[in-house]
Amino acid sequence: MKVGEAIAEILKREGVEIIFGYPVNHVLEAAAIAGIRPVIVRQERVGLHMADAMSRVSSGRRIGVFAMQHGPGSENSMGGVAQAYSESVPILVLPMGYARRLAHIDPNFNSVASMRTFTKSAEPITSPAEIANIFRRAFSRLRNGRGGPALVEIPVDLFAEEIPGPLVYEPAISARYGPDIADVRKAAAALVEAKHPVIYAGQGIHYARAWEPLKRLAELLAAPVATSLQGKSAFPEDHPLSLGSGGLAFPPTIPHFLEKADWVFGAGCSFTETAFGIAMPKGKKFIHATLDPNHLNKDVRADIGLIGDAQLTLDALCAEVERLIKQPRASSAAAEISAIRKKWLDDWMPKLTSRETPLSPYRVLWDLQHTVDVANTIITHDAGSPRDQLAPFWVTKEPLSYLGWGKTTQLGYGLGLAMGAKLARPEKLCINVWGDAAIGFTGMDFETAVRERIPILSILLNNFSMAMELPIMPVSTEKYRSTDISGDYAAMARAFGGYGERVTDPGEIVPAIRRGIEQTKKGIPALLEFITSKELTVSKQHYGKK
Ligand SMILES: Cc1ncc(C[n+]2csc(CCOP(=O)(O)OP(=O)(O)O)c2C)c(N)n1
Ligand SMILES: [Mg+2]
Repeated sequence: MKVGEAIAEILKREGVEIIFGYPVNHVLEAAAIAGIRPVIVRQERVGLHMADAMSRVSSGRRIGVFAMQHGPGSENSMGGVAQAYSESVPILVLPMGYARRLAHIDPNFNSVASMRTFTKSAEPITSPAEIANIFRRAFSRLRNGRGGPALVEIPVDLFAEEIPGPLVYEPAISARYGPDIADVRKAAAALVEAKHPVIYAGQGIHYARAWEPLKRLAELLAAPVATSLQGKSAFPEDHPLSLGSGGLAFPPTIPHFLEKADWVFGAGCSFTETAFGIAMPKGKKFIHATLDPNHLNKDVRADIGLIGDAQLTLDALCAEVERLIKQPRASSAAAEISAIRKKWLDDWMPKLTSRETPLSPYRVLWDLQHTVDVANTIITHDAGSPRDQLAPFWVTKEPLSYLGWGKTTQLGYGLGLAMGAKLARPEKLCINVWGDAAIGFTGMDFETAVRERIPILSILLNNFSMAMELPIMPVSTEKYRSTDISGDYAAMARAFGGYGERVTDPGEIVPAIRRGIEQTKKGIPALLEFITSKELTVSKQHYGKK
């Protein structure tokens, strides 16, 4: 058996059905021969984003795989690998490498050396005899602990070599670990005694599939639940105890409850300090449940640490809380949440239902939410204002129905996420919401959606501007029009063979969305280009201000 064939066989045994890639990489051909579908993109970053979504929507059970050429392919992939690293997404990255005799000679790009700082592991194949060991290590890292990309570089001269003897390979096991029961007891006692506990849930809930015990704990304690952007949809946002999700923009329920909290319980989160996450207020007590001990005391000092899988942790915590209280608590939280939400939505209603032209992006997204079947939709934002216009107002009902991100925020990430999600969950309506800056980065890959028959719904908010930069670049804008951008993107979608429609009239928003959905049902990706205002208002209140 040749090296390429052995790798394809290993991928098959690991349950891989689709391999994302861009040639030349001989694994792609070997995979096709073995019955694994190669999905070829127009640039490497997007393929990594698709692999990323495959892992995300399956809670890491179906690992996304991306293969690319040595040199230019690997060089061009770095953004996608770095994005997955910052978001802790387990993906297998398979760059081809220069022939072994050239791999360490300047200026040849060496993926292992170059990407080591933003991968969970990076290892070259050194000899055909080691293939099974190397892939066992990579898949073990992908299936255990906090996620991140695992990279295996395959020197091009190795493909022609035979592996010695038959391939011996069993899929890598996944083993869970849980917290010390003494700490669980301390945490349960603190939460039961707390006057105003708040739960802050991150994406660890998604990977551990701990949605049910999270809900059970919240209901036992009658404690409100906020999520990070990555954790969005880990707790049903139509639940009376939901505070919504927090990124750069957030509903006022989140600062309100965090400010008056005495104990904050972070579940499956890193508490990473970022402009695209909720800042934790000072002077609170923290319980930090996280899979990664390196996250403990990283940005927030923990009073109690629970290290381990979120499901094991929450199950243990629920059992302890149930021992301490005989029946679920009552609290005024739900009534308070409902009152704050009502006032917030009343204040925002003029924008959410605006009849102005150019269209309000808030109106477009509000109409979108009320036209699609939210429970059967997987939606993601993009970097820029569309993220902040979508995330606070979109009310998720089902786990993993929102792919949230923002530890780093590369424009153009959302398209590949929606496409990968659609391949993984074809029965769902998969949507990406982006602006005209984001489409400039990855828009060409709408052609991939058409060619590879991935019928996503793409919602483009085109204001012919990087509006977010207007306050930052007033002189450049005034003197040189530096923040202006342009394009007829509906025409671009049609030119690629997809469905494209430009919408300017508020009355046409809903009918256009319906037409777009119809097209996706026929297998045709649809891009709806809404001509919007240069909106700069964001739902965001600073702590201390009322
Ligand atoms: C790769 C990359 N480069 C730069 C940025 C910084 N950035 C964030 S949003 C943005 C402009 C956003 O414009 P658009 O998406 O059109 O949204 P608008 O503010 O116009 O509504 C820029 C330049 C980024 N997030 N990613
Ligand atoms: Mg714009």
